[in-house]
Amino acid sequence: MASETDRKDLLEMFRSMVRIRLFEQAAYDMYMDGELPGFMHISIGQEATSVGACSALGEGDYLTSTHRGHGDTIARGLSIESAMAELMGKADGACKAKGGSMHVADFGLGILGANGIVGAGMPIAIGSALSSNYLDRKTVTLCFFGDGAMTTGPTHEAMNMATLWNLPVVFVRQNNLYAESTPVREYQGIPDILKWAESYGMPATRVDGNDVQAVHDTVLTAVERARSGGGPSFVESETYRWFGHNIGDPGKGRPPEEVTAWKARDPLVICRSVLLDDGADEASLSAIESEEQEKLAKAIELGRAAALPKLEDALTDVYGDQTLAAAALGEVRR
Ligand SMILES: Cc1ncc(C[n+]2csc(CCOP(=O)(O)OP(=O)(O)O)c2C)c(N)n1
Ligand SMILES: [Mg+2]
Repeated sequence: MASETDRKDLLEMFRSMVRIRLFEQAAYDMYMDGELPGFMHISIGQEATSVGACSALGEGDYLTSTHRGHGDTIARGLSIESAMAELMGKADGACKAKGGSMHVADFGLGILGANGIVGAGMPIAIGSALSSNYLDRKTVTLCFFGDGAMTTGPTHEAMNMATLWNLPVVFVRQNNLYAESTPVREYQGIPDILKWAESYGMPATRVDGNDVQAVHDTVLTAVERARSGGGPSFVESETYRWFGHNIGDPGKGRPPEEVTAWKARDPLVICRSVLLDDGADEASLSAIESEEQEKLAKAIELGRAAALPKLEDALTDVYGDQTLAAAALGEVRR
């Protein structure tokens, strides 16, 4: 590693990946114990893609994510208190319990939302990038989407418009090899995804999605290009989710040797060994892990102590025009 700044940055990325891993492990356990309501998709194994890409963004930039958005949103700065309270369905949650796991958002942080509709982040990213050009704000929108979302219609409309209007957007495909339980090779008509993206007139790069530094460097090049008026880019980040599609899916359809091979390429372990090779000491890395564990324990306690939302607040923040909310609430009560 080159400089002291690089080491500091990588330590921060390591911390962020640890934070996400611990958060999702806890969320999984709490869900299985019946403590968390709703539904969720765990992204353990994909932390380097979330963190490497988000760490290439600057203040004021935007992010769209997917149904598997815990890692992406925490990597962008969503606090674990806010994220955990949201999963618990508490009034202190990021969306006051109206978003939940699949629709968590924080506009103040530029997080335009995780999204339960596959491919729906793409057109939202286009709108955000268009506003940036229109208002001459020099902000960049990072659009995460899954491998499966690549074959949806909105993706193609979005990629076309991004090129047509030279929009400052970076498309990062989180290729975890499966859409639900269908392998990429069984649904993707054009095997070379880079050619597919290039055919929309944008540069396309493949990166090891479990190597946080490689993801960071690749996405940073694309972000800088977008910010300087160069238009959209496409990044294919190859990674893997350790769990099945959703929390009730054991993921047994995948070859066990494939799962084992990917677990052996744990992004946190890869980052840890780069740091150790570069002279970081074991104790400081363990300290980061304990600090994050403590912060998580506090976030869970805060969430448990937080209030449930009130019925009369059910429609606040739902409609821009509060008279519509009042009217709708009247309908509900009648
Ligand atoms: C428009 C739409 N079609 C289908 C679904 C059901 N669905 C939820 S996730 C998913 C697979 C998505 O795969 P991918 O984009 O690879 O993301 P991953 O789950 O692997 O992160 C599908 C088909 C949906 N939510 N939205
Ligand atoms: Mg997938």
